Order: sequence, then C-alpha cells, then structure tokens
Amino acid sequence: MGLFSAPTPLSGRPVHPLAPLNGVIFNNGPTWRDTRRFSLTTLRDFGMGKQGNEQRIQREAHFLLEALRKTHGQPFDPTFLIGCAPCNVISDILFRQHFDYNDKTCLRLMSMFNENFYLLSTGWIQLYNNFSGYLRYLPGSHRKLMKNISEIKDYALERVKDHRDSLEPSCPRDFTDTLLMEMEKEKYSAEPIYTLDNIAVTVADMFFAGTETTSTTLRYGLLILMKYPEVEEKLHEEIDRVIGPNRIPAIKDRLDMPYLDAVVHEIQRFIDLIPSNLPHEATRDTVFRDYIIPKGTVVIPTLDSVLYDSQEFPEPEKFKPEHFLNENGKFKYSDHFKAFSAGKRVCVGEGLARMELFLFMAAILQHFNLKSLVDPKDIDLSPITIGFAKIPPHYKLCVIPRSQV
Ligand code: LZ1
Repeated sequence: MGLFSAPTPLSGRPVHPLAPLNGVIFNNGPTWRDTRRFSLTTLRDFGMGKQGNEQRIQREAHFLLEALRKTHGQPFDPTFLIGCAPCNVISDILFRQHFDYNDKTCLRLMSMFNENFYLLSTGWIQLYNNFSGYLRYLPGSHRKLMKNISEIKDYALERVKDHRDSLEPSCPRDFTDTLLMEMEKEKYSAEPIYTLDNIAVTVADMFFAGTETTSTTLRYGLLILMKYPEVEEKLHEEIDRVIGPNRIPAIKDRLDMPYLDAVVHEIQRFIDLIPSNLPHEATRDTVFRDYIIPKGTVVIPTLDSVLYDSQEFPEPEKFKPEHFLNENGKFKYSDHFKAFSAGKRVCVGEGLARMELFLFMAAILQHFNLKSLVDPKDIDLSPITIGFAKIPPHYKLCVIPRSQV
C-alpha cells in the first residue's frame, strides 16, 4: 500500500531552466510516459538473452583489463580509462558502436559528461537554477554547461541521422533503430511522439546517464577500496575461491559472492551519488501523511534520508560492507537501498548499472591489486563538491597484475 491518496501523484518533473522538453530524464510533457515506457522495453529487450547485457559487459571487461595492463603499474588518473567501459556498454546498446580507449571522440564526450556532472554540483549552478531569468545572459559556468549539452545533443542527432539513412526495418541493429521504427509507424500522425528531436534527446539522456554515474561509482569505489585494504583483501579471497584466475566473472557468481555484492551495495550507499534525487512534482493535489501537497509543488524525495538512516545502517557515515551482510556472512537485503530512486521515475538503467558494477569490479580485482600513492590512512573520501551529485576527489592509483605478486 502506498502512503499517498492516489497512485503515483508525485511522478512529475519540475520544468528546469536547463532542461529539454523531450527525452526521458527531464521530460515533464505529454511525450514522457510513452517515451519512458518504450525506452524501458527496448533496453530490456536488448539486455536479455545471448547477445544481452551480461555478454556485452563481459566483452567490454576484456578491453578494460587490457587498458589497465597497459599502464604497466605506473600511476594514472582512472577517470577516463575506467569511464570507457560503461561508455562502450551503453554505446553498443544505443548505436552498436565501440570506441578504442584513446579515441578522441569518446574522450571528448566523456569529458563533457564529466564536466556537466561536476558543474551541476557547484554552488553557481544552484544559484542559476533559482535565478536563471536574471543570470542567463551573464557569463558563468551555466554557459559551459549549456554549450556541452548542445554539443552532446548534436552528437546524438548525428548518430540518429546516420541510423535513419541506413535503417533496415527488418532487422533493427540497436536502440536508435528501434526508436526510428516507431517514428516511421507514426508517419501520418498529427501529434507524433518520436520526432527526430525526441529521439536525439532520449538517446543523449541514455548516453550520458549510462556513462557518468556508473563511471563515477567505479572510480569512487576504487578509492574506497584503497583506503580499506582489508576489504580489498577479502574481495580477492572471495574472487579466487569462487571464480579463480581464468574465466571472466558472470552474473551467476553473484549468488556465491555475498561479500562483493555487499561491497558494491555499500559503495553505492556510502557515496550517496545523487543525494537529493532528481526533483519530482505533484501532478495533482496530494495527501501525504497529514499534509496537503498542492498540484505543481516541487517535491524532493531525498535519497540520503534512506541511505544514511541510522536505524537501518548503524554508523551510516562509516564505510562498512557489514551493512549488507547478516551474522552468517550472507547478503542482507535492505529496503532502504534506494540509490536508484523508486516509483514511476525510478532509474531506467538500474538493472544495467548493477550488472556493470558487479562484473567490472569483479574483473578488475580478479586481475589486479590496487596501489595507492599515499598512505591509505591519509586518503580523504569526502566529495570535492556536493550539489546534484557528490563528486569524488581527483586521485591517481597504480594497478599491479596479481600474477606478478
Ligand atoms: C541520471 C544520471 C545522470 C544524470 C541525471 C540522471 N540517471 C544517471 N542516471
């Protein structure tokens, strides 16, 4: 039973001064419901079966491991090296496209995703959000943000047009083809949903959302593991026992790997990546507990209020995989684990992201020991800025092949 007087009354999205009217994430218009539903189904279809997400991620894990090997134990900034892995997974789903780990276009896209995530978490943008009418024409980082958004959308539009020109309706190659076929079906509609603009914004939404959060979580996660070498050591032990050195990690291993499962959950809980969720809006007058929330009210269902609940997670400010383990060392489910939000706006990439986090973490630790450049005790895990997201500190690390240890 819900807490509300009517089903899903808080699934609106306030109009944001920087937000497009189309796509899935920021869309609050008439095209949202259909675009979301269709995107979810399409992601699910491309995710299932033999050519599905598990294989897609396993294939990418080989490229990631190779790029890590090529660092030859030297210090490197993990941001874009690690980021290539989720970027390629979503790029394969959207465009059937794979980038080399030093591809210029890929690096350009990732650096714009990364910069936007950072800018959205700075004080200036918080101010801009509230006073955009006054600030729009002034110089400031909102201009950089808008410029990046426009370049990302142009890139997506180019890919959509390439796909349109080579579309073979009898065999859609990817997510973009599938949306283009919906456009074709609506050719004579007076109010089409799948316009070129909506397809481009939807694809751009999937692209940056599918890259940046997973990339940041992996990067933050590795920093946490360097601070707690005893956690890393337990992970190596579990991986060696369950998977061994020779085969690539699989999703079925999760059942036998409660410790890694708990660590991945605890990383997501602890880093609290998007602490204030995305803003919601009451789509009608709503009764919540003893309050009346009038239609149009912006509602911020904060995620840190559940992720840092001290009843559910004792000492919530500490990184403790035991938050997700029972006395017998088995994985302990928590209904407070709401890193992906909930309800009609719940993250459409949740399944994909969880699979990537588990498989990429397992593959990295199967093959490498992490080496910090500073004493683990001196690693500061505090975010460098908090706003839309909590952004991890910049750092370098070394990865040492385990066969050489
Ligand atoms: C998102 C992400 C990034 C930005 C906004 C929403 N959902 C990733 N998932």
